Amino acid sequence: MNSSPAENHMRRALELAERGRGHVSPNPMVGCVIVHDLGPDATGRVLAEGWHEQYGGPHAEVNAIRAVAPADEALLPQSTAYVTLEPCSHWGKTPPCAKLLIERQIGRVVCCNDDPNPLVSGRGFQMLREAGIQVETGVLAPEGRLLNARFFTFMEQKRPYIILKWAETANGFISGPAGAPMAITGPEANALVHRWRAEEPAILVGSGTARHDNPRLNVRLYHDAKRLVRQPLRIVLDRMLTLPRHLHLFDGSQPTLVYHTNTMPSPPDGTNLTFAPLPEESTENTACSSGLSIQAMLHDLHGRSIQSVLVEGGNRVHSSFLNQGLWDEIRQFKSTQLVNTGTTAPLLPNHIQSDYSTNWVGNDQLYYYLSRLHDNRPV
Ligand code: AOF
Ligand code: ZN
Repeated sequence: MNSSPAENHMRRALELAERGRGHVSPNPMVGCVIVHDLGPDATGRVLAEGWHEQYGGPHAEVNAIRAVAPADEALLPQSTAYVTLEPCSHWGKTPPCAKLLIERQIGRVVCCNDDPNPLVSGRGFQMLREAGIQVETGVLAPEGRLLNARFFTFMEQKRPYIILKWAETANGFISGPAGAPMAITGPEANALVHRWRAEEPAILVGSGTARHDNPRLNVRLYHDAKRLVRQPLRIVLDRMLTLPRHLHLFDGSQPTLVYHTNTMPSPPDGTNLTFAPLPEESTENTACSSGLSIQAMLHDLHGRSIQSVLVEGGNRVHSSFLNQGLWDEIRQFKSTQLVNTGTTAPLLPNHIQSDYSTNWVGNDQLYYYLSRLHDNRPV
């Protein structure tokens, strides 16, 4: 595939943006590369790079501008800023990036995508154009949208991006008799799951999983040598508030949100513990659902600025999301072992199982993992 120089610089900017994964939500991941590529004396030299490193911290453009060597500052009017997202126009936690680019007299700005944030949404480009700066958008637009699928889903659909994750046997069972835990994967999968937990701001389980597996829902098996990992918000669906308080989930070690449909006054919020009531689910088929309104929950999570959720089960919770089509990505561990537990039906009918991006996990060839997006594209 032939790529233009602009696309190559943008690919680099996307790569830089990726470094913010797990650290910038609910902000988007953004990268910026400044290249001296305008006018007759252009060298095509990269003057500086930057990315949005930390939520609340400086944006990508600010970090890139700061990284320009003093001797190169005079070259900015003959340079292009390749930014993965439209520069912001608002005073948020930081001043507007469009204003900074105008002040530093950048010659041109090229982006992948317009910023869907209503505070920005076209105004960043407008500010730049009004200042006489050339603007181009749509370069590697699909790659930009994929990188920030969480941010775009959150802004456009007003709900978090949903990742369903489970492990199943070769014939599709995810738990033992009566929901008892069953070993399907091994230590390599556990380590991978902990990395995924560090990448999303929230993890959700149903009451069955909370009771049977007693999970801690924190990041223990993944470490980043350079930075402290973020611990996710724990979310548990406990419709009737019957879960015992000795479970790890209630140990107060990290923020935990308990959704319920109990009309009785809920217990007082405790240290790191929040109770939030939701309406009952209005479907006929509550036997295989979580029993509370997933739509209402996603609306509530949007209000709490939770940009994405890793759903870790179990069967009823996954079925609720699947039946309503409320999911964006599936990450499915599949073992080569046939185990018929006889009590729960396979989670997914065979026709929506596919062979996208099959990755063997570990050396013993006992299980692999599949991932795909809702529209059947591999991730
Ligand atoms: C950019 N460059 O690197 C990022 C942008 O609260 P603030 O000030 O951090 O602003 C957050 C909003 O800014 C976020 O919702 C998105 O619209 C934009 N993010 N914009 O120009 C960046 N991270
Ligand atoms: Zn900005």
